[in-house]
Amino acid sequence: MKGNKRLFATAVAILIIAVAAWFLLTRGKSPDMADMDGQGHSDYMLMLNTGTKYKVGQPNTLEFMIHDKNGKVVRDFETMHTRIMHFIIVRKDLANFQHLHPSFDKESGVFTLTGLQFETDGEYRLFADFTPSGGMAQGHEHHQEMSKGQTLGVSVVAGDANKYRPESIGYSRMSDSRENYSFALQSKGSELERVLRFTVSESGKPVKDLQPYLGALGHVVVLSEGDLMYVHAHPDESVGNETGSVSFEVHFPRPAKYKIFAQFQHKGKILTSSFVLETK
Ligand SMILES: [Cu+2]
Repeated sequence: MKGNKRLFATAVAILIIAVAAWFLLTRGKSPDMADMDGQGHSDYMLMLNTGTKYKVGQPNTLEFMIHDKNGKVVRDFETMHTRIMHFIIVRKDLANFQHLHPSFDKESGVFTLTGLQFETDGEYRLFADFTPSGGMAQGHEHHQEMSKGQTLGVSVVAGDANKYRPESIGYSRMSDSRENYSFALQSKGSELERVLRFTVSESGKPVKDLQPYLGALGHVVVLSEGDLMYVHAHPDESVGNETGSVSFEVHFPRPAKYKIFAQFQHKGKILTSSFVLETK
């Protein structure tokens, strides 16, 4: 009987430890580590302090940090296109796109996005696009390393994942429209090395006075269908907008179907357009 009692006590202890571990892993305050699928190897990690579950149709607050490979919080970033952090949110079927800029508390290294809205139940992917300041090795002299842009991804769920109904991104589509604006895309070059030329028109007339948005004439984010490979491109500034169009050089990582989100600014308004392009 004594042996049985000890066995029972051991079993209870194991159960308690297992439940506690599960609780800590799923509910604990420790940040969720981002899964890195599709983005390849990186020396950095995106740590979500606010978990991976968010509400639909009401404002969410999202807090995160960037850790280096030693688990240290990164606090020094280069300014790229007027911001230290570009944050992209897409529903996993690419039906939904947001480009946001979180506030940053340098002391704690915490980035905060408030008022974040998810329109529908579903699975979303978040991308942090940033450039850590080059090489300040601990206890060593300051090394001026080349700063390298990083993109880290993390998956989250808004609302009820069971209600998520992914939609197809559809066939190739080289035009888009929003209110009285229309957008046309021309693609030149070989299959994976392309020059994408966008023409923005207002009431049928090409817009020749696009305003710089985040320090560039436009921003393009390219995402592959399914595995959400991420490419961020900026325009060839030497050409300007006098011709009524803006060109971007884009290297597509591999043959796939891509959704292209292009953002411009005109008359103080940010215009977001989307296209679908297939590379072979
Ligand atoms: Cu940005």
